[in-house]
Amino acid sequence: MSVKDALREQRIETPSWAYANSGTRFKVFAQQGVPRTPYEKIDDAAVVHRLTGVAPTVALHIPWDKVDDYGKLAEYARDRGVALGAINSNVFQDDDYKLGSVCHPNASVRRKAIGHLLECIDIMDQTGSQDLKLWFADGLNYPGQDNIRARQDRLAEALRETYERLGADQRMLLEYKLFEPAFYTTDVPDWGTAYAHCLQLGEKAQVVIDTGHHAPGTNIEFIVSFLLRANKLGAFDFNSRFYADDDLMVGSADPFQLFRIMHEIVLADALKPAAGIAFMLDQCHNLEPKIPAIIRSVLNVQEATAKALLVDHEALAQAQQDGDVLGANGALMDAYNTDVRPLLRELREEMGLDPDPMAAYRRSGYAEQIVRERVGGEAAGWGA
Ligand SMILES: [Mn+2]
Repeated sequence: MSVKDALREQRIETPSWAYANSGTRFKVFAQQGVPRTPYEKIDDAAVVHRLTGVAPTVALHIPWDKVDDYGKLAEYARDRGVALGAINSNVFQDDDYKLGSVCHPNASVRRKAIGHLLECIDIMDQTGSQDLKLWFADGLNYPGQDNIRARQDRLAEALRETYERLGADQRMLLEYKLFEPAFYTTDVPDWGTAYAHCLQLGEKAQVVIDTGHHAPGTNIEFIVSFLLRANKLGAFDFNSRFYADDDLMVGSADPFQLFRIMHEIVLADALKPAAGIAFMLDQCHNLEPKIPAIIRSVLNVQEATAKALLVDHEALAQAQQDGDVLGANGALMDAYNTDVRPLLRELREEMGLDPDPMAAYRRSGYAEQIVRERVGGEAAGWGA
């Protein structure tokens, strides 16, 4: 397949919460024109897809995107040229979850949390979503606060019950995170823990790699490669970080890391939608305007992917076989140092798109339109 064909097939999922207000724990700086409802979040996601051509699905977050009729929401999305993607569960924003959700020492709190996860699968049945994304804020702040091993037992039990409820075409994606909000230990802190639980559950359980959820210096492409080999990589939550879970625009701080990740994906022939890896963004735009920030993020993923597709695999394999360390490294760097922007402009023109989606968005007047129209109220999310 040609580089352009592979790029044309690429699918990047945008997150509903990235269109809404968000901030740090110090302050949410509200922006004008943000969505007031899940429907308006879909309107914004549809604009991103219309301009980039590669973002046809939008992930929902329950309860932030709770509506009375999910079938209607799915139809609304379809009418605008997009579809509903992964359902993200939320068992971290209720007073009951102070000491954890599915790992909580009290069985009635665990029951409530599991009930929410099952409800998310009911929603998937209505939206046609295939993926249930699980992230647990569960963990401990102090040594001795709870029994670490018992919490693993409770986690396994909750995951098992949720897994059993999945339909034939549905899967469960388990996300890990090193720390925060728990700072002593987290119940799913790393890919190894997520992998072990998914392995026990079965083939419908796979790991999500959130690029912001690692210790500094972690070699993420190693994790990508390992999980791909084990058929346990289900999805990415792309974002960028400097220090912790910064949730900044993917590829903004370390585009080379994103290239190295996409290189492993291309090597494994896992870019095509049929490979079943969901390439999702998980970001918040606290200072910058949201829609163009998401467009920029999509373009950053495209650029890294294009560079990864340009790697001369024959030369690389030969250099590796010959023990030619500099030659092998050079094959990667040649691709990384290629300016792929002209190729992507050409591709977009062939796809009937504006070659410069950022400029097209500015010209569209959509930013001004939503400021005018969206008066009063704000959709649920990080900032509300
Ligand atoms: Mn995430």
